[in-house]
Amino acid sequence: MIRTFQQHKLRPTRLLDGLWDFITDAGDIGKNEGWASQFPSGSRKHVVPSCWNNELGTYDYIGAAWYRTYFDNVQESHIRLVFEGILHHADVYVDGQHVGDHFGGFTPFSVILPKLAQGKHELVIRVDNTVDWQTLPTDIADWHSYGGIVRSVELQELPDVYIDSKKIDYQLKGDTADIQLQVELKSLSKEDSQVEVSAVTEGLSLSASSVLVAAGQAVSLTLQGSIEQIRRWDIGAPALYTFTVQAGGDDLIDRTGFRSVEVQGSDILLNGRKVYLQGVNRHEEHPEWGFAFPPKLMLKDIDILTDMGCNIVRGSHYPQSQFWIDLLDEHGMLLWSEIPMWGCFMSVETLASPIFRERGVNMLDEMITRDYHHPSIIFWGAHNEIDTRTEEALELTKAFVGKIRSMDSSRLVTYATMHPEEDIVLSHFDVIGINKYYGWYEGSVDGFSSMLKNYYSNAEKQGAGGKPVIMSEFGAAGIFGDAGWEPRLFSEDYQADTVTRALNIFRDDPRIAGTLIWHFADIRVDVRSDRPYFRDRARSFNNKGLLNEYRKPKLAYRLVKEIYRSER
Ligand code: ADA
Repeated sequence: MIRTFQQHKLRPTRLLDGLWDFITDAGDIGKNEGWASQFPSGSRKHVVPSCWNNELGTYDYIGAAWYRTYFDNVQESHIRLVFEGILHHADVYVDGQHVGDHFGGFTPFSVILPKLAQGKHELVIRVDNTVDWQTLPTDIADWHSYGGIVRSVELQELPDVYIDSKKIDYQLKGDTADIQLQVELKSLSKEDSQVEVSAVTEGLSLSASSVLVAAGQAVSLTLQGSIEQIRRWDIGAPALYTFTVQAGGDDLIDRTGFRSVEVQGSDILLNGRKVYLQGVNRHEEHPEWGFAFPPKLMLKDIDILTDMGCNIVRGSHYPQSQFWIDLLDEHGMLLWSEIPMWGCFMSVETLASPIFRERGVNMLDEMITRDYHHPSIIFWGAHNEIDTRTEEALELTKAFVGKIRSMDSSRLVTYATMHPEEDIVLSHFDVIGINKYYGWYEGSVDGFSSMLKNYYSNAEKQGAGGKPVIMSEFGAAGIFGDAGWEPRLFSEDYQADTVTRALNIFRDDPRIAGTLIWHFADIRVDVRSDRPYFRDRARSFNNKGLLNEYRKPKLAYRLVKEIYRSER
């Protein structure tokens, strides 16, 4: 299941999810040949989607693995295979031919197989979850480097002229929305085609008759119109509009919601009204499913967030699944979405690496393209905890922020700094996120007050004084069930005390526009005997969750809920 709604009613689609053959690659399986015979008969099966790091025998496996399935083509047709998420490198082979590859586990890609013959076809994917100093995330990340086909694989049958993409832009004037709908058509035919194009949503019907699509070419067209008396999308008031685009015999259905987002001084305005953001950071991870997080649990996570009194969640630290973002749209919950930058505080060489930068820019492109229409997303996060005191960080920031702004001017651009007092990239952003752990890594919780004072004076110096600030990470570890008479480190009491005292400091500061607690639920972390990192991650988990990994509430959850649900 990819979305909460059907994206095509005319285009035939089917999921290839299910049991696939699976083998790990100890390095002896050639990249381009020899692999097919390597699947022993009766070879091990894995469920797609899933992560191999949740299964016996491959629990800690980092490296390459091969997946195989078969699909039938009832008649010769153009086939498009859509891969929603493969961690991290994927090479796709159909009937022994290499037909595509992709880097980046949290955004989709697709391959098109024009005029694929009728009959049974073999689909093999080489998946590699190896990470290094130039991957996103890098090999030092505070989460487990899961591998696998973690999101659905869909097969689509395309007509000769198909809808490749659409983009809905709008300007709001009172309760009227002026719409520009850009549609990109592509031809897989050897002949020119004429197609009728239409688009329909509540209160609007647009069309273009007889669009010429030359053989094998692409055509882009824009349909325009206005919708009057729109219902605005808002926190807790999720008015959504479904747009159905039809071109010849093909269709593409998507949703959006109309709302404005802007900054006024140190306030964030949604639909012209000041909002105070209250939320948590959330990994899309579970001990049983890894990053192949099941839809049923997503719904439960939304219920928990709502119960806690959150109006925003940060998708730490990667583009989360479309199903999840659809649910946020449907529940009127805001989202900060970002790409998987983790571990870059260690080395400025990484920040300066051209491959790293190119990968980051591609991921931003894929994230924004995929998620452009979700009204819940108000922030694009450019990066997390890089060394923003350096020129390398400044250059990377210019490239990333430039990319984001070139694709989307309807949202705010933010990031999370761990060096607020010395940061030199502040002026490039609309909103500043600060990650600080007073009460855990650094002294007592009272340290937040002097840090904020120093940040404000640095921001003035950098020409960024007065920008909205979000406390994007703060927290403490609390092992579920560990309580005592004294607020001991790692106890639920200590965690609850730290988080609530921090929240009270932030809520008293009028320049702070919101808080995102680190974090929603405990997550699995790589704690390895040969490496120095994450030695304080008891149980090999990041235990700063307000809930444990099975979504059982800790004391901090109950106290945060009281605060988040009270008047500020
Ligand atoms: C960082 C980071 C998080 C997490 C946290 C922690 O701020 O962004 O992913 O690792 O610290 O628990 O230390």
